[in-house]
Parts: sequence; structure tokens; C-alpha cells
Amino acid sequence: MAMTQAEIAQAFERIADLLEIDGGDRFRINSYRRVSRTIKDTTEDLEALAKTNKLTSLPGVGKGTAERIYQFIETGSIDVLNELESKLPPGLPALLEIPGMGPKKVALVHDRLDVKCMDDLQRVIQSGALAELPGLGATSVKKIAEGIAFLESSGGRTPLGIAWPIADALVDQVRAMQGVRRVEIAGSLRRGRETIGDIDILCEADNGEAIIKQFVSFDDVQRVLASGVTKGSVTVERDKGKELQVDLRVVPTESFGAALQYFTGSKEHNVGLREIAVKKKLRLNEYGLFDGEHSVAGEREEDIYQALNVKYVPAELREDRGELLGNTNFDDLVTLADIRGDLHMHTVASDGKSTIVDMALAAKALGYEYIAICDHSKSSTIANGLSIERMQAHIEAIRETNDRTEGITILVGCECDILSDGTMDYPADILAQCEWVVGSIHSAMGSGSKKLSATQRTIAAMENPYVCVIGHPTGRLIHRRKPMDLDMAMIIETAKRTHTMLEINAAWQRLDLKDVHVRQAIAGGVMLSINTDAHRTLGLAQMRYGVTTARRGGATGQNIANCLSLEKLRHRVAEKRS
Ligand code: DGT
Ligand code: CA
Ligand code: CA
Ligand code: ZN
Repeated sequence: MAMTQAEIAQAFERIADLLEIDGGDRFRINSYRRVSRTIKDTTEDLEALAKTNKLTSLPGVGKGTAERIYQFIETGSIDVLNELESKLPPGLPALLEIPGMGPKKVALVHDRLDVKCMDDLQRVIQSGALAELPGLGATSVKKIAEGIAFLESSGGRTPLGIAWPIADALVDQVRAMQGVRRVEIAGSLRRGRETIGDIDILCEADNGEAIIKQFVSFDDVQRVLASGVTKGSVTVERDKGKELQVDLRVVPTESFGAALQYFTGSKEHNVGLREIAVKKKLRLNEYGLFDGEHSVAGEREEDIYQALNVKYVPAELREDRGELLGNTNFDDLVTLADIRGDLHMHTVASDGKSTIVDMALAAKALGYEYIAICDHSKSSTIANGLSIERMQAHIEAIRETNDRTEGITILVGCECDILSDGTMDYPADILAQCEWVVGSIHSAMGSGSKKLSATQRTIAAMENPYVCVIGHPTGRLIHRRKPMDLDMAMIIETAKRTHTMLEINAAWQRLDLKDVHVRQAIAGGVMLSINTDAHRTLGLAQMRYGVTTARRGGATGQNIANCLSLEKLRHRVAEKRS
């Protein structure tokens, strides 16, 4: 059973959480949390360590912990975790998912108000009993109520960045089966939506029944929902015990393109396309495009659009947002291959896990020509932001690393906080030494608490000549934090006027700006920058989520700063500064 480091770390984190709800010993709770962090941060191969009995070489890992890690790698579960889960009311751990509810609060409502599940919690919110508890009060109750509403509105959908790697692994397994000629991801995942209801996979083969049989018995399958001759539906584990549905459909060669078109959706796009077919007295369905009994197209998706005399619409744009009106050319949408650099990443200097040189070498391996190292500024204390003295030394370190690293340019940068009064967290002389400055709001995001609104703060930052780009402009975290209340039209107008770029933060938890804002920014003549905000080398791979979001907004390479040559990029920065 292949376990990722993150999964093992998560299991230990969960033990700590459940132990805390259960009123367990503080020392034990802390030690589980520490182990979780060690596992998350280690660069060692845990499975290899487990096999050679060397897990105890990790800091803080004793014999007992080593056994638990080993058990989890071998069996996918840990006795302590199972015991805790069966001891606590089954509906109780789910309360941890509510934004604003940590283990302490869950323990409190359980002990004092006998809350055992979500419904119980709703009831004590209604009755006012929750607000009476020590340390809670009206404001935190309001936060919790909002958290519940938020959780319900997210409706169990899976973030793109969790679904995509799972789908990739399944696609590889399907591709390896005998008789399979082609495999493609369809559905909302192919369209690159920020959250996914279920994964749809399509494969071209003749021996459907045999393929579905193998599919429903893959190692990762938790439950089989349906197993037929051309379609199988299963669930696989997503994270933290959550399930994710996967549908596999097997289709013959002559209708593969039609099926891919149909099952990619969106439903609304398909309705529009079918109407165009009807006007031409043709019939379009998942088997093909037909003129009476005669098949006009079906083997290739492109042929269907062509036969209908419609410009081929890339999957990311099939959302019924005017893509079938025929007046747009989609040929030049930005691709991952167009990306020449990554302009927002952190290192061990602030809250990252990799060094400058490691980030640079990893970026070089991705084929990039340049990167910008952008660690946190001094006010971001929880993110270990750099004081002016540390930043000065960091600037030297980045320059020095750049000088001795071949084949990639490392730009001196920073992610500078936009303070609550709209000023920047570093003085001009520090910013002037940076070749690239990301300005971001990290504190006091709630409107109304401070003098300036989020819009005013962002605009003030854009007026600063050193701020090249606004990082994660709306500050949202998908399923966890609402976007700030921004006047996007005004932000875009100011960005255009001040030559400030806007970021498409590619971290799948953010995807900020999102697709519709990307489209709005492009229409407003604003340059965008797709950045991963990576906190370790692996994080650089998130670029594809940002590129997908940019494509959904109709972006071409022309709209994206990090598709420019370094020379042109420097020119744009200089232009703003002058
Ligand atoms: P999801 O899974 O909720 O994120 O969204 P989709 O778009 O992947 O939807 P899903 O999985 O229910 O179905 C995949 C595609 O199959 C969908 O985008 C369009 C097509 N499809 C499914 N049911 C229908 C239908 O009743 N009518 C039409 N026209 N297309 C359908
Ligand atoms: Ca789907
Ligand atoms: Ca589906
Ligand atoms: Zn950042």
C-alpha cells in the first residue's frame, strides 16, 4: 500500500485531534502533533526507513511511534486511531471540518452541552446555549455558524488539486490494461473547474466487461457502486476518510470522440451544441453526430465541432459563457509549455521548507528560465517574516546563489505585506533592492475592522512604484475562507493605470484570481502572472492548476507576465518604477 508522507502526517494529526477531544493527556497530544510535523517535513523516504527498521532515526520518533508509522504504511490504519474513532460519538469528529472549530472547541461543546453531531451543534447555536459557554461569545458563534453554512455550500466537492493527481494515477492504471487503446479524463476535471463532483474517465477498448471488472477491483477502490458492461462506478479514498466517486466508461473507436465531447460537458455547453446540430438537421449524442442513420463524425472530438462549423472549443471554456457564438479564436490559450518562470515562492528563510538553491534547481528541471524568491516580510510573524536586517542578508544570499547557479536566473524578490493602512511592510530602500515585489494582504482581511477597506488597501499598494504584482488578490481559501469584499472593477482599472499586474495564485487551495476575474482583468487590459506560491520544491508542480484557471479565463501567453522573456519582464518592471 503506497502511502504518501502527507497521509501519514495527517493520520498522526488526527490522532492528536481526537485525543484532544477525548480529553487526553496534554503531553501525549503534543507529542503526536510533533511527530506529525516531523513526518510532514522530513526529506527521508519513510517507506524505505520503515523497511530497514530505521524510523527511530527521525527526531522525536521512539519505538512506539515507529511501530505506529509502520502499521499505517502496512495496513492503512493505526490501532490508537481506530480505538479513538470507535470510542467517540461517530458524528463528532466531523465537527473538526467546520472552519473556526478546533479540537478544543469540539471537546468543549461535547463536554458541556453533550453535542454529538452537526445537528446537535446547530441546535445549541439556535437555542443560544453555545454563546453562553466560557470563551465563546456572540462573535465566535457567528463564525461557527458561517463555517457550517460554508461547509454545506461546498457540498462535498473535491478541490481540483486533490482530484487531479488521483485521476492521473487511475488513468495510468487503466492505460496499463490489456486492450486499452486510449484513455482520457472527461467531466468537470477536464474542464478544470476549481472543485470536482466526481471523476469521469473514458477509455477506448473493445473488451468493456473485462476492463470494468478489473477497474472495480483496483487496490484503491473503497466501494463499488456499479459494475456493468460499459460503465463502472466506484469510490476511492480522497483524504481524511472522505470518499470520491470515479466513473469509468468504455467506448468503441468510432464513438470515442463523441463520448469524450458528451462526457466532458458541461451539460449547458452540450445543450448549446446540440441545438446547433438540430438547426443543421443533424443529431448529436454520445455515440456520434448523425445525419439520419449515417454517421458524420464520432471518432475524433475535433471532427464534431468541425462538422457543425463551430470553432473547436478547448475543454476549459465549455461552460456556456458565450463560447459557441463563434466570434472568438481559442487557438492560442496559454499552455504549461509557455510558462518561462515562477514569480512567487518561499524558502526556509521564512515559512518554506526548501533552500534558495533547491528551489532554483527544481525550477530549472521544469525548464524555467527564471524564478523570483519571495519570502514573507517582517509583519507576517506567524510566517516567520524577515526583519529588515534578515531581509538585507537574504538579499545578499539570493544574489550570491544566483551568481553561482548556472542555467537559471534567480531574481531577488519579496512578498511584502500590505498593512492595514495601505502602506507597505518594507521601506522603499529595501523594495528598491528587490527586482520583483509581490504585494499581498495577509492580516485584517475582514472589512470594517480597520479604517481602510480591502479595495482601498489594494489600490494604495498598486500606487507604490515597487509593487509589481498583487498576490492572491481576493485572499480566499477554497471551502475555508471567503474572498475579501473587493471592488474588482476598480482594482482592474487601477492595475491598468499603475502598470501593476494581478496574480493568478496557482495553489489549488487558492486559485486566486479565479476564472471569471481572469477574464475581467484581460478585458481591462491588465497583465497577469501565474505563480505557485510554492513553499517547497514539490509545490512548483502546482503551476498546472494556475494555467488551467488562466485558460478558463481565456488567457493567451500575451496576457501572462511569466510567459515573457526575462528581458521583457525586467522592462515591464522598470516601466512601472519610472
Ligand atoms: P461534476 O462531476 O459535478 O463536477 O460535474 P460534471 O460536469 O463532471 O458532471 P457529471 O459527472 O455529472 O457528468 C459528466 C458530463 O456528462 C457532464 O458534464 C455532461 C454529461 N452529462 C451527464 N448527464 C447529462 C445529461 O443529462 N445531459 C447532458 N446533455 N449531458 C450530460
Ligand atoms: Ca464529473
Ligand atoms: Ca460522473
Ligand atoms: Zn506567498
